[in-house]
Parts: sequence; structure tokens; C-alpha cells
Amino acid sequence: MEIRKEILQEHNKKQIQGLENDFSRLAEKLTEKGVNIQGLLQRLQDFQVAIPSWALGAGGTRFGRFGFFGEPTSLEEKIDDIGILHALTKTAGAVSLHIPWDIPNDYAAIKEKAKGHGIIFDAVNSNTFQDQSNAQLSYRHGSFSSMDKEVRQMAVLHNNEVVDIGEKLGSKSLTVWLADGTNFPGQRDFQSSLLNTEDSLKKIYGHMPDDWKLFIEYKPYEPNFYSTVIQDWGTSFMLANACGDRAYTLVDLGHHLPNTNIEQIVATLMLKDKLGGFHFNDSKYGDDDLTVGSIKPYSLFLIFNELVNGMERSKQNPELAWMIDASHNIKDPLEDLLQSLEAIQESYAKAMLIDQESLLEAQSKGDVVQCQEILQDAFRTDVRPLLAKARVDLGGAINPLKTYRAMEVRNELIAERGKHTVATGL
Ligand code: LRH
Ligand code: MN
Repeated sequence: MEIRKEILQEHNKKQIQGLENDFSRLAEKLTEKGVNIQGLLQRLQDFQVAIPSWALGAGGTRFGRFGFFGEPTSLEEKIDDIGILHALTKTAGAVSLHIPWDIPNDYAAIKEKAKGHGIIFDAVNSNTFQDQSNAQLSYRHGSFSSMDKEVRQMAVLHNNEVVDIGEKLGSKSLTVWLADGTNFPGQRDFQSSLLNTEDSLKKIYGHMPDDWKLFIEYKPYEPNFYSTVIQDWGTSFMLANACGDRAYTLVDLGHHLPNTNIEQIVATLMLKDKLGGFHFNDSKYGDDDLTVGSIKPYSLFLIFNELVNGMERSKQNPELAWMIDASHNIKDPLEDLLQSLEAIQESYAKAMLIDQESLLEAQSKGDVVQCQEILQDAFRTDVRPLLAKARVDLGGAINPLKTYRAMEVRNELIAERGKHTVATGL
């Protein structure tokens, strides 16, 4: 199943005049405010988000999983599905693999297929939170932090293998998320757990090629419910500093205790040139992995304000890795991802409309009311014509979700793959 250009353009034809009217009206208004429209469109077009290879089928919880029909059952089919997202949105030009869920069989063939869709291989993810069927030892009592030297060694070797796999695909970064932790007080010694983890990370850092980056992802709880070794940004930041210049903190939006000020964490990490990237999603309570922007769109906007600022001011901070990490328990996975991609672009565009100069002036005057007015003027701007214009100029769909439905993509996939196919992953 491929999105054929001519059919996509057929669908666009009916909407193009409406878009041109909306776009020129908005562009005129924003130009009056001193916004560089072409610059903004270029930044939107350059903004590529990596799609997680583990989130192209239906997700689930311990209480069950409702399969979605026509799910991809191979890495090849997953790359094709990401190709559909990229053809429609022109902003999904990367994939983030999770190993061993998605080990390529034929490296040359999978690289060729990805290239054909305009997709690159972003960060690769290791997995020391599940025991593999052929494993000699278990991660039941931790991996990097385990008190058992051989278990730590097994975890380090696995991560080195993931780096080697990534290197063959042209990836340039490794994301490490550890489930390591405890469910009960007294279950394990905190200090030796952290020391073992630091030691294991340093070994992997040493194995990585010199042009690779290490992303250390933190999470306060789940699957452990009393303590987690890498529980918060501070612990990840400390471990990244202990590893070296090419180790950074990765912020998964769902990995924060309720009401945590994530935009402040982002500002702090960028100031210290230690922000590596994001796992975008949204949540109401815990690590709910819901559609980006579906619960707290204003919070996402405030985070992008710090990102736009940080990208301006913290030139030492590396180019950020943008990735989605969501789980589709009830929506069509591809429709869910289309909505997430739109929400990310929307927040980025709105943040780029913030009049930072006036904001700084109002802040220096202590004019708190004006500060909020400046932020919310940008947030209240309907930027959708800008997003559509950026897409259509690259050959994408004016309205990706509408076109996805009009082209009955899901039915095509079911016809091709059968109804009850199940994708690997979460
Ligand atoms: C942990 C996490 C991590 C992945 C996993 C699939 O909650 O966010 O990024 O390895 O989800
Ligand atoms: Mn994540």
C-alpha cells in the first residue's frame, strides 16, 4: 500500500483554493507583526519527527489489548506504514527502532526501502526490561544496576549489539531507558544500584563510535512502583555528565509526576547543553502514552517556547532528536500518529510566533499581565494554514487525516495483510 502522488494531488485539488485564501490572510497578518513567513515555513519543513517502530500496531495494558486490523508484522511493513505517514505529512522522515523487537533481516534491503520512502534511521533503543527466551540470566532484579556482575555484563553486551545494529543502518544515537528499580523498601541498596548503573553506562559509552550520542531516558515509576534507579532528570543529567560530552538527557513527556514543570526542565537542560531529545506523547495521570497534544496542548506549547528559545540561545546544545513514543490502545495507530505529528508541528509553529523581544521587555519591567498576553497571543493564533502550506509545498497532503480516510488506507492494508495481523512492540 503506497500513497500515490497523483491521487494525493487529486485530494488536494479540492482544498487548495481554500488553503491559499486562509494562508494569504494569515501571512499578511503575521507579516505585519514582523514574522518572517518563509523562514517559519522552512523551519517547519526541516522539522522531522522519528516514528517509533514499536507503535505501529495497537498497544494495550495489563488489562488487555484490542487488536487493530491490518497491523504490520515485519519491519518492512512497518517502514511502509511510516512511508504512508511521511507521504501525507512530509514530517515523519525518520524511524526509531527498538531492539530486539525490530532486528532487520536484510540490512541492505531495509535501508533501500527506507531510502525509497525518504526515511532515515534515528536513535536505536535497547531493551533490558524484558528477558529474551534464549537468555541465560534474568533482568528480574535489574540490568545495569543488578548486584550480579554477569547480569550487568549481559546488559552491556546487549547495548553494544544494539549500537552495532544501528551503525549498520546509519543511525547515530542510542537511547537507554532502564526499568531498573524496586517495588518495596529495603529490596535493594540505592547507592550500589546507581554506581553499577553509572559503570555500565560508561562501558557502553566507550563502545559507541566517536560520532554517536547516548540518550539517557528517565522515568519516576513503572514497572517498578517503589523506586526507579534513573527516576528523574537530575539523575539522568548526573549520569550523562559522568559518561562524557556525547551523553545527554532524553525527556519523555509522560515520565513526570503530576504537575511537574517540564518546560523548566527543558530550559535547564538546554542551558547546560545536555538536552538530547524528546519522546513526545501526552498524559492525564501517569505514563499514559496518549496522542500528543490531546490532553495538555498549552503545556506542549510552553515546552516548545523553551525549545525555540534554547535553540536560539544554547548554540552548544546539540541538534535535538525528535521522536514520538505513544501507545494506541483505542485509535487506528496511523490516525493516532497523524494527529500527534500535527500537534507537534502546531505547537512548534505557535512557539515560533511568540514575540520574544517584547516578552523579554515585559519580563524586565515585571509586567506579568503583558507577559501572559504575549504568550497567549501566539497560542491563540490558528497556525493550521501554515502547516498545510509547508506540507503541500513539499508534495504532502493539505489535510493528512482527511486524505488518509478518503483513500481508505486502513481497508487497503487489511486487504493486503489480512485482518488479525499483530505487530511486535508495546
Ligand atoms: C518507557 C518508554 C521507553 C521505551 C518504551 C517503549 O516507558 O518510554 O522510551 O523503551 O517506553
Ligand atoms: Mn519513551
